[in-house]
Amino acid sequence: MNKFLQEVLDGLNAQPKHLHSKYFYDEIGDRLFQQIMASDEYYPTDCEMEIFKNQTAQLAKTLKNGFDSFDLVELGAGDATKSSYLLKQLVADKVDFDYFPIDISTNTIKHLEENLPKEIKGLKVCGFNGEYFEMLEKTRQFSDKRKVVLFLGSNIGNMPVADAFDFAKTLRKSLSKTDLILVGIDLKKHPRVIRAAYNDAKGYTKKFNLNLLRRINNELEADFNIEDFEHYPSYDPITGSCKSYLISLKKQTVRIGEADFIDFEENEPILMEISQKYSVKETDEMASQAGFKPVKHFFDDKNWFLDAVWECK
Ligand code: AVJ
Repeated sequence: MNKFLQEVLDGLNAQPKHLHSKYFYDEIGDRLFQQIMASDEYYPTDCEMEIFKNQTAQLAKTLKNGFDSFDLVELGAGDATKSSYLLKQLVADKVDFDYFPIDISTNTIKHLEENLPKEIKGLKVCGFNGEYFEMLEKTRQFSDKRKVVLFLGSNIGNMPVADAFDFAKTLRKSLSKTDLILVGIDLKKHPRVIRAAYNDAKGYTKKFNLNLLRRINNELEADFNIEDFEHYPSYDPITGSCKSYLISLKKQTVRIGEADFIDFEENEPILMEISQKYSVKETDEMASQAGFKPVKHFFDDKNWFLDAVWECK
């Protein structure tokens, strides 16, 4: 059985029902995420972009940390718009480094390898297509230089807190003493701002969530009636947990593939995504518990987003 089908069935047979947000990103999902990022309400991308645009030289110096050469590894590189500011700066500073983007999407890697060296003269790009930790291991076999790892965009927020702490620990174990990481984290702020970012007025976020049901219909031959589910965003300002649900509007049974049937009660939720928000203190604690030392905080002007630099202890 394919992994997508297996994970969908496991999630929908679990209590509470849930689906994995990594499956949001098919072609239509990619496009909807672009529209979310361009919406007035969704601030994280703009905030982190501002940090990379306005504090490039400081970022470059901090990541270099006095070493002459290194490999710059990016987990989940995407279109690398933010990191390209840093790449340009490092090339202009004549730093001896190569760029190793890691991404789950083959297309993304192909695109970066083709286009980035044209855009940034003198940049060497070597992409790795696959899961983060497996590919990080590959970059080590490929080159034994010091590693500087970027994990941007608050992608760490897609994990529940306990999983994020475990992720940081695993990351630390796969790094060496002089390595360094830069992690982008969305911060706790006025709950109104966060709620709006995950409930934009044009409805892109709503479509983004419902698109996964459409994808399951298409790829797994299911019969979800999209109109019978409603997007419900929530944010808890105490825990910082920002969650998106789809609510079943009636008692119904959905077929998936040939032989699987999922029963929904009226008002039963499917947990679709978590976008965890942290305080600065909480991120420092995450670093310390994982065996890192938080050495520098880069903020945007509003202090809404944090790019934290963690050394290995
Ligand atoms: C790409 C995971 C950082 O959680 O803010 C945007 C995805 N979901 N709007 C986030 C997302 C709804 C985004 N990340």
